[in-house]
Amino acid sequence: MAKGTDQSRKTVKIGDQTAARGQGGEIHQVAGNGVPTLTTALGTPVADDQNSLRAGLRGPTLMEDQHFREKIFHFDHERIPERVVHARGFGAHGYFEATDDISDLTRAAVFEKGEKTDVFVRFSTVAGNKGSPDVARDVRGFAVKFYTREGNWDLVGNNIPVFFIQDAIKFPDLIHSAKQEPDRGFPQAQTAHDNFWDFISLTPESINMALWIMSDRTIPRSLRFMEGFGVHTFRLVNENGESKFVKFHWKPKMGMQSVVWNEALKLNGADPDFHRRDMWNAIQKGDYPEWELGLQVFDEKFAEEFEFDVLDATKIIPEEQVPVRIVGRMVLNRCVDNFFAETEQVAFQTGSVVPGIDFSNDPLLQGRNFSYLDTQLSRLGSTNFTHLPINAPRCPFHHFQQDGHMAFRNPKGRANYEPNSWGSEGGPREDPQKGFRSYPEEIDGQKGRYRSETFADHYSQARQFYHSQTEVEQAHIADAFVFELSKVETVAIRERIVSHLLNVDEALADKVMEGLRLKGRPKPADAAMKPRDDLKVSPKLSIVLNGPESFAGRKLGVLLTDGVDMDVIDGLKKALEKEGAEIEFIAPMIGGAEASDGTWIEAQQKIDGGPSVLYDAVAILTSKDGVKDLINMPEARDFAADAFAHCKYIAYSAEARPLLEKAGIWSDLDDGCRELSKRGDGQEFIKSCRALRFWERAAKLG
Ligand code: HDE
Repeated sequence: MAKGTDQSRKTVKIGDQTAARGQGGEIHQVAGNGVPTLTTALGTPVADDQNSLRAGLRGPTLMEDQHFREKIFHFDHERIPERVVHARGFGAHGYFEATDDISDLTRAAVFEKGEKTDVFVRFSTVAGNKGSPDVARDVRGFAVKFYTREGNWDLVGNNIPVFFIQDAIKFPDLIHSAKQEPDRGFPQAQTAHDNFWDFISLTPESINMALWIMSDRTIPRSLRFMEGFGVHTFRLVNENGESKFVKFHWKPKMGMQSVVWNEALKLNGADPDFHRRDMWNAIQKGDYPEWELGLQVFDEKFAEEFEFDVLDATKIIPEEQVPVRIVGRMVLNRCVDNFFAETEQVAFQTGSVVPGIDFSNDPLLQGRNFSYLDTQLSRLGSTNFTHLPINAPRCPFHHFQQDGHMAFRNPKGRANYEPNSWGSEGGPREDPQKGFRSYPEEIDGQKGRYRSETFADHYSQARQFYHSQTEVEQAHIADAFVFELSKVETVAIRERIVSHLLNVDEALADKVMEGLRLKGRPKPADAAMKPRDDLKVSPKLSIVLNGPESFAGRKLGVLLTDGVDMDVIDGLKKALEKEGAEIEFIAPMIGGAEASDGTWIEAQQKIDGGPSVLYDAVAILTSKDGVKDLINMPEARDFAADAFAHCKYIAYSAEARPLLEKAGIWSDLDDGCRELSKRGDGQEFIKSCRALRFWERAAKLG
């Protein structure tokens, strides 16, 4: 008998399952005992999934092997085109609950007080490819699909309330400039290159957004700690057909928080999946992220009087001018079952609105309404992408669209057109009462390719944004410009950006100029409109001023060694539990460490896999002997030095001193650092961590 056939395999028992041992001695499970039989895609049971069909023991593979060919054929076609932008995403399910009665503003069912609507949210970066790191400096997509009882509503937003351009016709140029340069195929997931800054420097309308992307908004600490915005002005329409304008805001319940740039650079190496891992872990352990949905509602009169055009997506309406009214909450409470079927295949469309919500004439939004429907065809390969479970509505739906690739929800009966004579058998009919009606806005004008003069002020809000930041945030913006422009090889492009910054804030421009060592101050860029000086600062634009009130949802990293004081560890654990925060232990070896009282502490990270950038605050707790090992480990010294440089709160045991000395921070320890010597000290330390960073240190660090 030929070797390698079923008969030649021996069966063995693994746990309570039967397994077969192949010729090479490898072990694989076989069906039975509740384990289903492997089949082909068409259901034929498979006898051998280890060996392809051969002519003879050492002969060629036979074409006849349908199972083999089907398996390889399917594998060869597993990839679909990644999104042209927002390729790297992470999705989760949850619900939206309307908490306020706004029937005077909108007839949308999703906003009926008490109504609970399923949602699917996909967060993303914009420029990077699917496999790029999570903490790239980039805008974050914040796309929400509401499965309402009157159809799907997609609010396809970002974590920044303004955009680079005013007209959708410039989008391909913007994105081409931001992504890898076409001849060389790099850089990946970063805007720090000539093409991007060339485009920005030649597109003054993008300068406000340029300030936003150079701020820490583009390096969030967690997807859970960032705001979301619908960006455009939309319309709400009530039962009587009356309409008001609206801007949508998502406010994270846990406050805002970002990392610092040097941390981001290191994080991308330490954990390229930092954001998705954080979201996955939070949901899996029941710490459900939550946002409030707020509306800025205003009428035509306000729109006319406002300093800027409400149809210009490069502008915000400051919250101090039109307060955000909270009308609901969104909770994400379920991870996907299958990344491809849900996160990858979800198709958002700005055009998907429901009765009670309507568009404005923002030329960016109008262009998006075309783009999102169009792009799904090339991405998902069929007009029937709405048949996929993640995209299908969860309310009843009936229409006469039919056939096409992969049509798997097909109507029954004779009627596939309308009007028809088949009465109640004749399929669905329009409903003038319940149906979607566009707001009958008066439109009059001459056909032409225009840019309204009301879109011409490109600098005033950039200045307002910059002036609304705390000192430390302003410094980060200047540093980010210097960093990015230092990667730009063409000096003229660096200069051009500085010439725009001179219209925003002279001190900022000078800082960037000095940081780049430009040979002289360029002239300010020609401005279509003189920048205004009279816009009030808007504290809501600062991240630091809108942080959390507690350390909840954050993580303390404890670097420890054998001989650590268990009392101190217990104190920290209790304090963190009370606060709703997490603790993670980092040890020289993954097996863990033995505390002074003999307790064994399991480590979650080995020191070189658990740098301090992964944590919001750190503790270094060691013993006299233990510290001797640590001082010889570069990664332990980095752990301490980085935590200090990133303005983190640091707790330490007295025995850790030699490490802190070797890391070069001992003599600089400040009020953000605290020695822990007994159980009760942990609580005070965790309280101080609520401020997230000891920013006072930043100025001293220079
Ligand atoms: Fe998008 N954008 N976009 N965009 N966008 C896409 O649609 C587009 C813009 C945003 O997680 C694409 O399905 C144009 C603003 C998010 O699946 C594409 C313009 C805002 C996502 C597209 C814009 C966004 C996308 C690519 C200028 C914030 C990811 C794949 C007029 C308000 C959605 C896809 C997801 C994705 C076009 C500008 C947010 C090509 C033409 C402004 C969150 O259709």
